[in-house]
Amino acid sequence: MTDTPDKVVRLERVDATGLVIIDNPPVNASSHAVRQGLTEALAMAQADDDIDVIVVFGAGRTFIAGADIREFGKPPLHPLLPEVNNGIEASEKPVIAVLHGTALGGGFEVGLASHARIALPGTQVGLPEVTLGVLPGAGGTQRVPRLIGIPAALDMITSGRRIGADEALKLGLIDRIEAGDVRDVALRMAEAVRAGDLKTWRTGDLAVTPDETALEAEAERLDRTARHLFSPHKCVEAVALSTGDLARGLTRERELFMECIDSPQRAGLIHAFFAERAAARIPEAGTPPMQVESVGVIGGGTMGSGIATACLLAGLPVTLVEQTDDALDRGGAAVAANLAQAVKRGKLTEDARAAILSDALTLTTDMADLAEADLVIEAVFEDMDIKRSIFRRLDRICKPGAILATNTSYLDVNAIAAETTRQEDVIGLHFFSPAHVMRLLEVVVAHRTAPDVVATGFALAKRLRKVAVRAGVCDGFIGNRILAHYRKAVDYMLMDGASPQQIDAALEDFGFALGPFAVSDLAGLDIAWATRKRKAPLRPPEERYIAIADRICEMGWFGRKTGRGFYLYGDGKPVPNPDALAIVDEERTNARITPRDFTDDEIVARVMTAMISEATRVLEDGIALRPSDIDAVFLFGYGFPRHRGGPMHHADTVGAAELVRRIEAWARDDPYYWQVPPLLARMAQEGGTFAEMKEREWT
Ligand code: 3H9
Repeated sequence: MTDTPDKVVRLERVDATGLVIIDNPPVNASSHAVRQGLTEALAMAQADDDIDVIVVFGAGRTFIAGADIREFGKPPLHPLLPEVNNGIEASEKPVIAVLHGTALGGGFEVGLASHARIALPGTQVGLPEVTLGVLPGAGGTQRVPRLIGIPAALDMITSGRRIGADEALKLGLIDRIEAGDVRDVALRMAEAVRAGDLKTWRTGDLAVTPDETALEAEAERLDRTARHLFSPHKCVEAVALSTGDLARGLTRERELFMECIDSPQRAGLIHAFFAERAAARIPEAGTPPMQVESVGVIGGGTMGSGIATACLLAGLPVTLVEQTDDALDRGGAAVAANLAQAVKRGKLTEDARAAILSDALTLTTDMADLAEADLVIEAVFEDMDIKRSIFRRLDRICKPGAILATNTSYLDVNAIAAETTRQEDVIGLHFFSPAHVMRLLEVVVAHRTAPDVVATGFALAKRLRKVAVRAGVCDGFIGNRILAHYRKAVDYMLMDGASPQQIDAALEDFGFALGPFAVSDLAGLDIAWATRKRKAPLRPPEERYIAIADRICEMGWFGRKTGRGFYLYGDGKPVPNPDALAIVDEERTNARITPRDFTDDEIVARVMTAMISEATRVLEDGIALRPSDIDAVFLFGYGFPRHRGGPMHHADTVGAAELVRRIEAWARDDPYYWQVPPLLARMAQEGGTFAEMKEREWT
């Protein structure tokens, strides 16, 4: 019997087995249509006297990968997933779930409500709801503790981590791993139930051993590590109820789930999820990328060694070029240390590290050794003349068709490309430090970069497990251009009365892991100093200039690496550097400024408004393809708090009218710095949000 073949859920009867097949590409998300379809298919299977065992599985590459998160925030439509799952658990006929691909969130909860769970090898299960600002809201917080106990349930639910089939079996989350085609396994398992070889039961009937100690310890841990977040704490609250009556626990779980749905953090985290995926939609997406089987990296400093490490970890052989033997030794040692760190973090075995160092990494001082490389990434000091001369040499050395990339963070990629006779092969690949850890890669497309070179940049990012964002050429591209702008607002507040510590604390309270002064100290104050010196001749006379950081650099204090900067670094927690504060005082006195008080709210408002203003100009100039690409840049490259979704999402929560009001108010004191971008003015007048903004037309 085949029923309703065009539906997202269909029921097929094979002898006495009812196969309930979910077919809602790409990831079988449990949309309203799927929930409706499951309810109908299960009801039909129940009513069919010829069916004695029901098996649920997914068509395509996966079981259900979770609730359809596009529906969150809209009015919920019945049947809700908890209702579907309660129906499955209550079924008199045994219902088995056969899992493959990624059985996540609401998908795994369908499995939990079933009377047995079978996974194909390679399946991953998990409850990642917390990463989206919600909690497992279709029975997960009540049924998982019943299966694996409170401590393991807390770990699974508050981390949201994915669990491989082997571990899931060991934990007791699944009953068996069975190899084969998912449909064949489904039919085999139905036979096993009939033959008494596969036990079926209701998870909801199991009792949970109370464990107050584990609950308290987890609550304390989250108070330390997730103080800004809403949903992890709600997860613990929900799991705590699992020792009681199932129906009551499920009711409360639903209430807590709805509180999470209503929280702005849920909107921010789901925006971040989609922003990451939207960034891959580029005009060049249809162009096949070129093969990259070998990489050359020029420069063995922090950036170059990090880039080399990232490539090596992705299985790409790397030739690292430095000018002198000493520099080469240092570069090689930095790569070896990075790989050792990867071993420590469990990302690499010691044997694999040894093999990479002996077979995949070539160290050389001869640039001619790059002749056969498919891709060369230049990562030397930010000096235009040096970069120009390197590209002239690469043009002579590299094979035709090789991609010539620069890791410059500010400089003009068009000018660098113009040094070669193959501008179509030149691109910016802007990594973020440490390059083997940070997930952002800005793919900077110059005027003449060929589409397949752009597509290759994106393919490389995927291989390196990075998030690529397409950027146009301008000083600083997307991220550093915006950073350079809002960093001035930070310095203005420092000059006008706020302390580095207050500014850092206010932004850390907003959710940044580190405030701007702590970040500057970490990055090295000399780096930004060099950039300021480079840009000094271009600085407009109307622009207010704050020389505090220059004065600190003149003392030879470059931050963490010299032990002092805005903070003093010793064995313990960094403490404010009194000598830096004295410089701040002196500069204020010299400029005849009477320091004034700033509230933490004003600090955050000024920084965010400055960031959003420049981001709006980045959009106006066509440097970013869409607002959410700017969010992706800040989320993956600048530690922007993920639960706030990124600067453009945050802008929408503030509203264009309020942003314009703020800029106009602050412009009374500094009309040069605080200017309303025309796009923001239009949004304030006509209404509209960045989220609604149409993507740039590119075809
Ligand atoms: C939940 O379940 C709540 C319940 O407890 C309670 C309910 C009451 N919804 O990532 P990909 C789209 S919360 C809608 O590129 P991959 C995605 O946007 C949910 N759409 O593929 C993309 O679209 P596009 C818990 C979704 O192979 C396309 O599918 N579940 C959803 O690299 C392909 O995705 C999760 O948190 C969704 N749930 O990775 C799982 N998921 O092509 C979230 C994906 O237009 N999903 N899309 O850009 C993932 O982690 C990954 O997508 C997955 C596949 C591992 C499944």
